[in-house]
Formats: sequence, structure tokens, C-alpha cells
Amino acid sequence: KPLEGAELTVTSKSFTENLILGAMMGIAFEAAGADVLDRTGIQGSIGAREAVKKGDADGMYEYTGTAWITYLGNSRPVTDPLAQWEAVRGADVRNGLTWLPQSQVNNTYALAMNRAAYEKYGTRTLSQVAALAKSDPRAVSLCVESEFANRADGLPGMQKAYGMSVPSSRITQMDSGIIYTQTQKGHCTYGEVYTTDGRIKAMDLVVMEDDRHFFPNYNAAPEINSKAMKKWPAIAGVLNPISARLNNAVAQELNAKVDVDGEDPHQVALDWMKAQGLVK
Ligand code: PBE
Repeated sequence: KPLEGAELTVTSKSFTENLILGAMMGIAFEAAGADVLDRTGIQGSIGAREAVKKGDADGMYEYTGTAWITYLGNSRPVTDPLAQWEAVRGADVRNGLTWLPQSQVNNTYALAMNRAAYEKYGTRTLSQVAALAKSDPRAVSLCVESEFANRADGLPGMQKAYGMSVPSSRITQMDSGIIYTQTQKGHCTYGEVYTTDGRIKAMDLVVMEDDRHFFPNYNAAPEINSKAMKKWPAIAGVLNPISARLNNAVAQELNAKVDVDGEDPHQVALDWMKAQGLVK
């Protein structure tokens, strides 16, 4: 087995999709013969990234746009998804991180509203949300996560890019899970969502188009500690077949099994990998 004798720690952020992807990484390492320590579920993006950087963990699935803007400090996305992955991979070498080939999962931020609010206000794009905030300020309220409220590729940058000015009194910060129910109930006009989240479809939420292309592409890809990678180059061959099979439709389906049907992320990961013939 290619990873026989390896001791590897996997991590992830705390939201569903990233938990599933982290579980897949662990399952694949184990199937390849490694002893795996599962430390998935770290609160906030930076904590998980730092764990991999420091070598407290050996790998996680990260998103190209998140690395490019939030960690590497760039202000403009690279339009082409592959070119952005290449740019991230190149820049992260100095951080002791190795990026493996990306998946076609592009999990971007968006604003979404419930069907009734959509019928009332009729906004389809973020430009129209900005216009509504100007013409009818009391119609617009936002439910967002604190990470989104504080990231350059989040609320501050989005408001700037669209000339949107929603006063802070009309912005409420809450956990991601709560945002969906609050938005469904219409307690906020717009909720910050992740476009591969299974609840968008289940709750019939309408996603606003990013018509100015403010948000980067967020392709999910394995980010591996370079020391671990050097010691165990077979990691690439173990993870590439997984990433190659992932796309937005798969992510939405698997995410829904957890967030809509109440299944366990690790079980969802294992079932899918078995169905794909990736593990026995
Ligand atoms: N995302 C969407 C965020 C959360 C989900 C990829 C933009 C991130 O993890 O960076």
C-alpha cells in the first residue's frame, strides 16, 4: 500500500462541505495504509490553514479564492480558475504548502433571499440589491457570518465593489446554520450563503448573481504540508482520483445529505467513496 507506515493528520474547517472533504481525505489516506488522526472541524478558516502550515495537520481541502485573497493578500481574483490555482500553488510554496490538482467544486459566497421576498422586491443581481438599498433602505437587511463580515473577499469588499451601503444597524452576524433559517423565515431580506449548500434548493432560496464578478473562483483542492508531501509523495496519487470526481452537483448532493437529511459527514463521505469505487 502506498502510504503504509505513514502517520497523517487531516483537518478541515467547521462547515459541512469542508468536513465532508476532510473526511474523504482521511478515509483515502487510511485506505492507502496510513494511520490517520482526524482533527477536522476547526472553527474559522485561518485556524485550519495555520494547523497545516505549522505541521500540526498534514492536509485539508482549501479553496483557491480564499487562499489567493485572504491569505496571500491579493485584491483581484485571477479570472481563469486553473490560472488562479496555479498562482496560488506557486505563491504558497514559500509557506511550506503544496497544492494538489483542484476539483471542479466552486463554492462561492452569495446573497440569497426567500421566494416571497424575491417576489416582493424582484432583485436578481447584487447590483439590484445595491440599488434597492439606496431607494428603499428599510427593505434591506443582511444576515452574515462574522468571517464573511471581516474578510476582504466578503462583505466589506462586496459593498465597495457594488457601491452598496447597508448600515451596520441592518446587518446581523450569526452562525452559518442560523442564516439559512433566518433567511427562509424572512427575518433578514438577504442571507450570506455558500453556493454549494444543500439548503439553498431545499429551502427554495433565490441566489443573487454576482454581476460584477467581485467574488473569485473558490475551487476546492487539497492543501498539503510540504514536509509531509516530501516524505509521502504518494499522497498525490491517493487524492487526485477523489478531486477528479468532485463537482458542484456532487457537492450539493452530499452537503444536502448532512444539512437537509441529518446524516453524518463522515458517513456521507464514506458512502460516496464506496459508490465511486474509491474505497472498498
Ligand atoms: N467559501 C465558501 C468560504 C466558506 C464557504 C469557500 C468562500 C471558505 O471556506 O473560504
